[in-house]
Amino acid sequence: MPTIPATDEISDRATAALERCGADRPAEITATGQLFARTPITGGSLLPLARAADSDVDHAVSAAHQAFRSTWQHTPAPERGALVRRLGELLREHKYDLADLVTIEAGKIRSEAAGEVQEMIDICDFALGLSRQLYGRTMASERPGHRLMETWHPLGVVGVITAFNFPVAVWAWNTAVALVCGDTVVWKPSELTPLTALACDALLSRAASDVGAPADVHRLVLGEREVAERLVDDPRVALVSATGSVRMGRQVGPRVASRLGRCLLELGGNNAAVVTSSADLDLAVRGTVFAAAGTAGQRCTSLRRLIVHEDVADALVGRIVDAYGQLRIGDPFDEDTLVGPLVGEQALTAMRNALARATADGGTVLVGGSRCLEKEAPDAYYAEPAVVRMPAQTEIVREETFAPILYVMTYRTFDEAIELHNGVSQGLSSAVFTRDQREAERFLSLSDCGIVNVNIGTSGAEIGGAFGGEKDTGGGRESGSDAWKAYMRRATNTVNYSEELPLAQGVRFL
Ligand code: UN1
Repeated sequence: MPTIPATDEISDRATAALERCGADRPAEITATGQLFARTPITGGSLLPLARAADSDVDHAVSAAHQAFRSTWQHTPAPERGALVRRLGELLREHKYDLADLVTIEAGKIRSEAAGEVQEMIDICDFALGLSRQLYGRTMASERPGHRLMETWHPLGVVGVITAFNFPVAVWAWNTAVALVCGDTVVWKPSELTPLTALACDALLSRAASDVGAPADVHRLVLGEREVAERLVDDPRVALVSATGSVRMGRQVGPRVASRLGRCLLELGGNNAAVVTSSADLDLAVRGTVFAAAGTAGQRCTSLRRLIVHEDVADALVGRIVDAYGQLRIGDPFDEDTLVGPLVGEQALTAMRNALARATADGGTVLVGGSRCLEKEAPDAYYAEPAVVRMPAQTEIVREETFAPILYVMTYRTFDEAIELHNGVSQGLSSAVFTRDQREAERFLSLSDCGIVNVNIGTSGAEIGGAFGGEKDTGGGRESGSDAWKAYMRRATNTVNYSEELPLAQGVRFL
């Protein structure tokens, strides 16, 4: 019988991890507390915290703005890189402390929590290299004795709003890159993961003090929606980088646009994999099960739709259902567990409602879908990942339900597969499993997502590429490649080193 640890035990573990990260006594941890850190492992409360008041948010933005103007934007980029190098060292040292906090607050299994911290370390390495590679281009001028070039400059304060499901990696993608770009950061983490945020903030403060960077290059503000709104509306916040639901993005986008600020949105996905008749089914099974059931289906890259060629559908689905039968659900700290808890009751309700709608649409639940461990953890929400065979891509399939439900549909021609694939409003991640190069190439160009994979699942992207998606996913790109450009302002420069003043386009004047 799987056991679930007691809340007190988890609380002690959280306190010890915070202490090791140097975040044991920040002002946010109070005796009275208006916010409570919680754990989805038991559903219990951990530590009392203070919510940022409007004036705290204003103060945090002022401090970050001042640090930007007076120091950070003028600090040479390679020197700014030294800060993320130190952060990367501290993250290596505290990898398992942070992973503990991620498991405690997001419910991720050990290996995925450690993987998330590794993603932070990786982006620090990337950003360190980037600090010497903020390249601009030179262009041929049409005028003699003239040079045309573009240069990149720090932007200002970046407001980073993150979601519960990647409580540390997404912060690190934004923060490590923003810092080397010369920006300062104000972070509003999910209200569900304040302790991981306190630990990250403490490690970054230590890194700043170790390398002599201003303490206010980074400020943390804890709270709910009102805190985020204050950041969104503050004209001193040059870029708002927000991760969350499409609904949230539809509110943030227009508000930032109305003050002509910049926005980087990374919103919901409804990711699909196409499995063709030539696919290596071993790969398809493993890729599918990790992407659909891993992280209890709570990644924005989680696989939600499987579009399978009718010739291989029964064989593939049979193997996936068998694999689901092996998934151990329970305490995410237990090394044998593969599926931890859902983040809360709402997620279970959403899962149940989606399954009911799918069945009403003619779908058949092949495996999973029930709540489990209710006796052992009555205030927590564990659920068996579900696979549902659907006769068609109905409305519920086109919605993103942030829970482990995999809808399976079949197709006959590749064109049909692409049509089903692109027939949703979201456009984050996609995959094809095939051994046919023509199918692979066609998928690479026809999938309308920001991430398009061949023979691997939809989740688990590396930091080196740009991360984000199209359509309702919001269009933003974070992390690797040239995503840094969103965190800087570009200047086009024309330098005249001649003794004449020729005008462009052959214009004559005076
Ligand atoms: C997210 O779920 O918001 O590609 C981010 C992945 C991870 C990041 C997911 N590297 O699944």
